[in-house]
Amino acid sequence: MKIDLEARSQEKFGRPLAELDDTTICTMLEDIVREHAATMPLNEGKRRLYYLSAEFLIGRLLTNNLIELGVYDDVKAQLAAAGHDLGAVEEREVEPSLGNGGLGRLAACFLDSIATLGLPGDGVGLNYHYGLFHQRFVDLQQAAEPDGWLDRQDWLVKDEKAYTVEFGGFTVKSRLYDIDVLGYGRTTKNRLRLFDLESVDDSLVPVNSIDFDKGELAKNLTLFLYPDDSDDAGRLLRVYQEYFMVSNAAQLILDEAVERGSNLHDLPDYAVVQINDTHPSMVIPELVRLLVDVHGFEFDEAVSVVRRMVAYTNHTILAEALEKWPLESLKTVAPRIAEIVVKLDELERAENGSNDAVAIVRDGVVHMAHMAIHYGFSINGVAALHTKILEDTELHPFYELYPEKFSNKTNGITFRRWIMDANPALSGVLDDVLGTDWRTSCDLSGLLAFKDDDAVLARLDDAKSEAKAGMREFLWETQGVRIPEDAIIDVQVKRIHEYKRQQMLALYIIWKYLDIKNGNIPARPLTIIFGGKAAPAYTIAQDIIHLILLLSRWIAADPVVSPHLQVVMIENYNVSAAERVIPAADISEQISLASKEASGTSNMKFMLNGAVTLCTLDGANVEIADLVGDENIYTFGTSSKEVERLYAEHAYDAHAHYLRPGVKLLVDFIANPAFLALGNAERLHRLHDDMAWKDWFMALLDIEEYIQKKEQVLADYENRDAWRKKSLVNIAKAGAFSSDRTIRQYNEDIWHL
Ligand code: B1N
Repeated sequence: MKIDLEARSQEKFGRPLAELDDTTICTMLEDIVREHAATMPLNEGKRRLYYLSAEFLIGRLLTNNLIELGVYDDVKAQLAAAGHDLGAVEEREVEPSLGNGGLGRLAACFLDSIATLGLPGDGVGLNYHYGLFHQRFVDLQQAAEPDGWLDRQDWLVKDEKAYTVEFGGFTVKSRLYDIDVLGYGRTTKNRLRLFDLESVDDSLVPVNSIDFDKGELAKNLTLFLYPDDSDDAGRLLRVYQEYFMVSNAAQLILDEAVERGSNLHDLPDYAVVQINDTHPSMVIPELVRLLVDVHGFEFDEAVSVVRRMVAYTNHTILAEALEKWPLESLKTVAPRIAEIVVKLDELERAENGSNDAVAIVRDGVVHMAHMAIHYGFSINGVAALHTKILEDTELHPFYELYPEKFSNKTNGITFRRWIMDANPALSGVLDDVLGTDWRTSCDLSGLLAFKDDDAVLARLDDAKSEAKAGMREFLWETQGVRIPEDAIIDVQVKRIHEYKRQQMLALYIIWKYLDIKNGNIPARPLTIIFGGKAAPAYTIAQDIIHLILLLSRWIAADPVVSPHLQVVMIENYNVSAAERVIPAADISEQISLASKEASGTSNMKFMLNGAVTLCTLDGANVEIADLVGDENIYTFGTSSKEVERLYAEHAYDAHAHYLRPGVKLLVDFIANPAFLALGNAERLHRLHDDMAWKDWFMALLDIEEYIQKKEQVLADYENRDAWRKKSLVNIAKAGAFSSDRTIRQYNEDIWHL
């Protein structure tokens, strides 16, 4: 592809490029990319993948697309010649936030890899008018504001496809919008296909949830994304959204299969459906419904077709996140689907001897995961440990029934966004040292040969400094925070959740604060950076944010401690912020209670960018530790086996742990009189009491070992040579976590495209 920005500027605006402002240039570049993408043919193949997901956290697309098309450097140079900075132009793009966290971001990385590998496969989801709320900090607390991205976006293209979806009591017309998904160095493409209502009433602007009555529902189904992560909101509107999504998806799948020559009896030869957690699991009864009611199939044949084409990914073992809908709700939302679900339950009971433990409908409640396992041909977890827990514990009765359906697909991240785009300095060093093959192979293992090469280690170090400078500028410009140049950058960015244990890092901060007060002055400044949103309905998570913001202010105001310790909470942490902060990190905090974080994916992004991981043996951390070896990672904490035992036997006594002298001091600091006066007493008391009496995710169990390990990390950082080697080994081993690898595995074991 050739781009002539000067000519385009003259043609479009009758003015030289030099005179355009950044916003105009941004829109112009988006138009150029979109117009070019429109001319690219689709990836073809008999069987097509449909990746169904309620979330696609794609982030900004301009830079990514310029990189995929191989024109990034050229565009940058043309702009520079006209006195413009591509970085500043990129900042003008509206960020689509159509996801909550890791699950949605994983779907976006997967689309990138599917396109890059040239596989025929599209994402299918919803075109939310309001993405995940915009987070602001007001009075040291999270405030949530609506994210109306749609009127300013520039990527969606209206598709000619439109369907009818019937709900109990009303019918709606849908409309499909597409975003082209380009692969790296490819001339063919895929699409992200987002369904919307034909017309939506935007006069309502929700942030969290609104109790729509029926009349409003028909106009507002796609108005907003539920702001819940690893949690089942249990709200009726969500069931409506889910059914709207899958009914459209199923109609699209059948349509396209027929267009490509299917007689529908051979549908599995034409389509495979991957459902991203259970949110799209109603696609199973919906496909059955269409085959029976519209296409005249016998029920049994319809079921047998669907059984050969749907695969399910589980992303969590948290009980509160496993979707269970009252059968009555399904009857209200989609009566025919409720009927089919009951028939699927009866059929399963007939086949498996009516075992309540694996039943789809039990006591009037529909277990969506159970339906997906019985009627899908594949179920996978997202990291080795997670899959093992599913097989041995959480889904054991299913594993006994269908061991052949289970497999592991350890998550991955796209290198296009998470190093080429986010970390040009490091990418440049890798090009010089390894040649540019790594950009397509994602194999960085050649770096290991330079483990003792001072020049290479120094260049990696320079790249880290450059990334740190970029992050400092970002935080200064966006929130007026100044970070010392020589500070160690210690980062925990992810949704705020008790199981992820941001509260444990907060306790470390308290410990460190007191330690410095006691005269133990650290060798160099430590900057601890948090980022993440809390579901508006999740009170304790909001309390944790409050504590972090309070600690940040308290420490900044302390003349003795502030030169040595700084706490920063990034406002509105999103994909763009992640691209700035992850490359700059020295220490990657992955401290979830073992067994609870299914995989994690920021752990992989940090590793790829040369941070050293401080972690529990949870999720994909286990695999990172295996790869890099003991001397290149810091692990601590109670094992997942022991954690499972403590839960099973109700053997964890939070209060006993609280009463240990070293621990009580830290927890009580949360509710010290100065804090209560400066902050929100209700929040602080609640958080204090929760930790002292409940501590459901056992932060107090691991806190002492965590403090010890962290002090060791900080001491080891001072051995600069040894640390640089650790960093190099982490980068060199990160190839295992390319999402290209993950997608190849899905394709070889499940999709067979
Ligand atoms: O999915 C990620 C994993 O890397 C994370 O460990 C895992 O926590 C995350 C309900 C979820 N699991 N479940 C959700 C999201 C939204 C929602 O409404 C549940 N997110 C995860 C990718 O595998």
